[in-house]
Amino acid sequence: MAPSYDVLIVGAGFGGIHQLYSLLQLGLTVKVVDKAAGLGGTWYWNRYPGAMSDSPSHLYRYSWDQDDLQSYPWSDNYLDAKDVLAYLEHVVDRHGLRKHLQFNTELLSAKRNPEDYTWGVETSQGPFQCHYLITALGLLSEPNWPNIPGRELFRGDLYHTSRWPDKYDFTGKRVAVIGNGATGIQLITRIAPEVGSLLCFQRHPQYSVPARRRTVTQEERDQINNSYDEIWNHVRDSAGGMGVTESKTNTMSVSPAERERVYQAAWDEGGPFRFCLGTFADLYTDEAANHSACEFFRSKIAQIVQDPEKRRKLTPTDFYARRPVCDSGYFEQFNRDNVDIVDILETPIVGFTSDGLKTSDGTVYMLDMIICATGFNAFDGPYKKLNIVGRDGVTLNDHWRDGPSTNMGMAGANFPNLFMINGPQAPLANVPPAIEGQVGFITRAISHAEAHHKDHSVPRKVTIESTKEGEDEWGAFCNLIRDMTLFKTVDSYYFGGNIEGKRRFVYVFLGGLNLFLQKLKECEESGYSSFHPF
Ligand code: NA7
Repeated sequence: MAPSYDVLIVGAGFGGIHQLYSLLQLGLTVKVVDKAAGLGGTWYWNRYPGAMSDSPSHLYRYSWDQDDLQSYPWSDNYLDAKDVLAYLEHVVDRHGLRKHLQFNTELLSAKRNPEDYTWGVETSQGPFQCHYLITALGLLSEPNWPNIPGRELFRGDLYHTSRWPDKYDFTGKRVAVIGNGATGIQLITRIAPEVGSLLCFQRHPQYSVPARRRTVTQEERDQINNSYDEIWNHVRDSAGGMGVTESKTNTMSVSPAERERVYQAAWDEGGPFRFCLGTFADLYTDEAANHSACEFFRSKIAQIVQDPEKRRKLTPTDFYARRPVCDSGYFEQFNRDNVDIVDILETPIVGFTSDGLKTSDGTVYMLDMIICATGFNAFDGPYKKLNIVGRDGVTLNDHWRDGPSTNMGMAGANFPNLFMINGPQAPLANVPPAIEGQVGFITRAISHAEAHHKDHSVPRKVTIESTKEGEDEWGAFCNLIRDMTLFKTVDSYYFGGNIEGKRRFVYVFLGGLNLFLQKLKECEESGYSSFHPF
């Protein structure tokens, strides 16, 4: 007999751990499985040099353990990957959750059994049975390997940043990094001084602000500790959930000199969200506003990068509308003689050779190590290879043939008692508070469903399932918001534009954390009107 639980959670990152904790409070039996050899999700996998969260440290944690918020130590305004991992390990031990976790166990398939209202789940370690299945697979967990021919030819080291090896050695080596998103920027900045030479293969240049990482003083920490309730309320009432005072001023309502002052203040203070949310209210909705921010960035790049050719390649010309990024001296690295940049929109990579990479102009770059910082097949990527069979034999892949539509990023029609944490069309915001909103909703929905069926007959005929209308309405809302913003003007993982051949779709809710939480509340207050009656 397969081990049976009320709830099986797949994924032991921020989402899975919080969901486990919350459901245990309801008295349910819960198991968490993860394909990794340890907990942490994103922070288990992303161990590349320089890996750092760019959310403020005091907000990159759970809000529900108030004693722990007061006492858990952290030193800087940002957390390194290992700090986040240590925090999650600490939470798991502090709340006695470890016995519910099972590692090296990869979800393969899940099939809904209509007879007994359960999910039959197949994993790499054998079957499970559960009443509710919750996937917390991570929104950025499926690595995107660039589609470059001849990978097998390359005799040097080839890595993806999210599959980082335990042992590596850059010393004196000729290294290439492909990709310059949040990850590439961190990696390039960290390794440039260590490697022999560094070639950065860039598809689109970035608008990046200084992170301004620094130690947080005891006085600042005391201030945070004394106002945590207020801080979390502010987070939940904001679009980004980043602790930034979000501007309500439109860019063109102030003089050019005032605009410059506001941008400079954000540049000096540091952090991507301070800049994109704290300067002006309409950076992502007004072309002239966005253009003025771009001009400011371009002037900074011009001041920093000395070599005119490198500077030209590093200077973006499109809208400031990708995932906002920050750095700890990224542009400065290109003033080193051992660091250069290849614009692969001008000269695309045509293939691997045994010794490196070849571009379309015939140049062969001789390399010892190639690092792909090429991001992820975001949101629906990890679901694509799973066989999830819901009501009437409908598979999730069939259901998502025209794009992964969901009800608020958490549920789908035809998939009773299946919830996703940070599934497609979940909100783009600081991840821990966004996850808390979703976990709270899922926990209360399950509690509501369970309470509705007080007879403890076997099988327990308890189901909760999104309506098709609920899913369609959320999709339309996601589209509406996309159409109101400039995000749609650039190819990014928000719309599947980072991956050749991926369906263009609105993969993320761009309306902000506050609006997302309001929608969850409305759904609950309506008695779950976008879900089938219990
Ligand atoms: P991102 O933000 O998706 O960035 C990936 C980078 O890799 C980006 O510069 C891409 O260029 C580039 N890329 C992707 N595919 C290719 C191919 N095939 N060839 C060349 N270059 C490519 O992922 P990150 O890992 O940096 O960041 C993920 C999240 O981590 C981020 O959102 C934060 O939450 C932290 P493009 O710009 O698409 O042209």
